[in-house]
Amino acid sequence: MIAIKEKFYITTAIDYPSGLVHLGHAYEKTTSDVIARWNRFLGNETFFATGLDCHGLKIQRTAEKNGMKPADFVKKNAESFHTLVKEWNISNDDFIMTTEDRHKKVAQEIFKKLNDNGDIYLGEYEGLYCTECEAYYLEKDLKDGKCPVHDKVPELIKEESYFFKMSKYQDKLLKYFEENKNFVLPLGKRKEILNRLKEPLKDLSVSRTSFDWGIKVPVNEKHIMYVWIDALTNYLTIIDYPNEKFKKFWPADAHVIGTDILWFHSVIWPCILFSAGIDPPKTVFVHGFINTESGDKMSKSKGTVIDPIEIGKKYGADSLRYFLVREIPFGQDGNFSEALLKERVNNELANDLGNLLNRAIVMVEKYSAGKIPAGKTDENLQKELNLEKIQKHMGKFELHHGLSEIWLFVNAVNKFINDKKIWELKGEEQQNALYSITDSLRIIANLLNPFIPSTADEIAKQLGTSLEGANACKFNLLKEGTNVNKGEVLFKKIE
Ligand code: ME8
Repeated sequence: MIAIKEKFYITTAIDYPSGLVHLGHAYEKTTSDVIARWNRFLGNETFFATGLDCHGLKIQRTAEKNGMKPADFVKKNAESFHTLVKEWNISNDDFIMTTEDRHKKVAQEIFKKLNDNGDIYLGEYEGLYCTECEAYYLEKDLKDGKCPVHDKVPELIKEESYFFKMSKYQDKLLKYFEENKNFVLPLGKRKEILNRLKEPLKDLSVSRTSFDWGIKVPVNEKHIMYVWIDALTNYLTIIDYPNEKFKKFWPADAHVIGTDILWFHSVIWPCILFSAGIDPPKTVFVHGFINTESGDKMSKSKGTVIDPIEIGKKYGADSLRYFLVREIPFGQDGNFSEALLKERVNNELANDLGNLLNRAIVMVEKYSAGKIPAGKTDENLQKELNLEKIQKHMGKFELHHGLSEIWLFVNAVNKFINDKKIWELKGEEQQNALYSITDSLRIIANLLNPFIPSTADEIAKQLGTSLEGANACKFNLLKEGTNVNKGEVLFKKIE
C-alpha cells in the first residue's frame, strides 16, 4: 500500500436540528468518518466537515410549535448532534452552525457574486412549496398532489422573489458531468440525474419575504435567502473561503449525502459555483436510507425513529459503526435490525476478532513470558492479506467490501492458529508462529482503525505497540521483547 500525500476534503450534509439526531444522521457521519480516517491512515492531509442547517421555514415553524424562539430551539436540539459526534467517535475537524457570523458573511458574499455576475433578477414566485423538503415542486412532480418524499400536500406560495438564472448553466453542467464520470456516485444515481437533465432547467427562486428566520439578501434586506443557498455555502464557510484553507482544500473531494438531497448537490450547487467562478466538487457520493427492521421509513408520528445515542449506550459505538458499515452496502438502503446486529457482534467482533486477540495474548504469556518473541511472520500467512484489494475498494467508496476483505485476513489468522497447533510446537517454530499471529494482529489493528477506532487502540495497547497507519501495514515490524498487556475482552457477547 503506497501512500501518496494528497489533500482530502470530505463533508457530510448539514442536518436540520428541527428534531433530535436520528440513526440516519449517525449513519452518514459514521461512513464519512470511516472515509476521512482512511485518508488520514493513507497519510493524506484530511479535512472532515459536518454541522447543522439552522435556518428556514421548517425550523421556524417547529420552534413556534414548541413555544420557542428559533435560535433557542436550534441551540437546544443541537446538543444531541454534538453528543452523537462525541460518543460515536466522529473525527470531524470542525462543526458548523449556519447561524454563526462566519457563515452569514460567506453566504452573503456568494449571493453578491451571483448578483454581480448578472445571474440574479427580481420576479414573483407563484407555485408549490414543501416545507419539509424546503423545496419547490412542479405539479407534474407530485404524487397524487403530494410531495413524493414526505407525502404531504405542498403550500401554494405567491410572493416577490429573487431568481437565480440556473437555466444559463445547463450546458456547462452537462459538460461537467460528461468530463467527470465520478461526479455523482454510485453510477445509478448519476444516470438518474442525467435523465432529469434532459429537460430544460428552470430558474430558481432564491429568496423569501414571508418569514424571517434566515440570512438577509445582501442587495435587499426585505428578503431572506432561500435556505438551500444558505445551507450549501456552508461547505465554503467551514474551510474559511476565500482564504488559505479554502485554497488548499477546495474543491471538495467528497460530499457524502442521502438520496433525497441529490438534486441540490449535483445540480443547484454546481450551478451556483459556476456563477461564483468556483470549481464544483469532485464527487457527490449518495448513500442509501436506513429504515426500520421491517423496512419502513423511520417516522416521528409512528414512533419508529431510532435514537443513535440510546443504542450507542446499549451496544457501544464500535459495534454500531462496524455493523452499519459491514451490513449495508454503501450506496444502498438497509434496515436496522438488533437481531442482525447481535449476530454480527457475537460472531465477528466477539469471536473472530476478540477471541483472536485474547488467544494471542494468553499464548504470549504462556509460551514467551509475556514478551513478543523474536521471529518472522509466516510467508503463507502474509499472502492472505491483500492490501491492494482493500485499497481498491476503499478508493471506490466500497466500504463494506473493504471491511470484508480485512476480515478475510482476520479469519486467515484464526485458521493459522488452529492449523499450527501452537501448543504442540517447540522452540523457534513456536516463536515464529507466535510472532506471526501478533505481528498480523498489529496490522489488523492499523487497518481497522478507521472503522472501529477505540477497538483498534485497545488491540495496539494490548500488543504493546501503537497505531501508525498505512506505512505500518508491512510484516515483521512488531518489536521483539515488548511486553504484552492483557486487558478486558474486546467485545462482550450480546445475550
Ligand atoms: O436534508 N437514512 O437535513 P436532514 C440515511 N439540512 N440517511 C438519512 C436518513 C435515513 N433514514 N434520513 C436523513 C437536510 N438522512 C439538509 C441538508 S446539506 C447542505 C443540507 C440524511 O437533517 C439525508 O439524506 O433532513 C441528509 O443527507 C442528511 O441525513 C441530513 O438530513
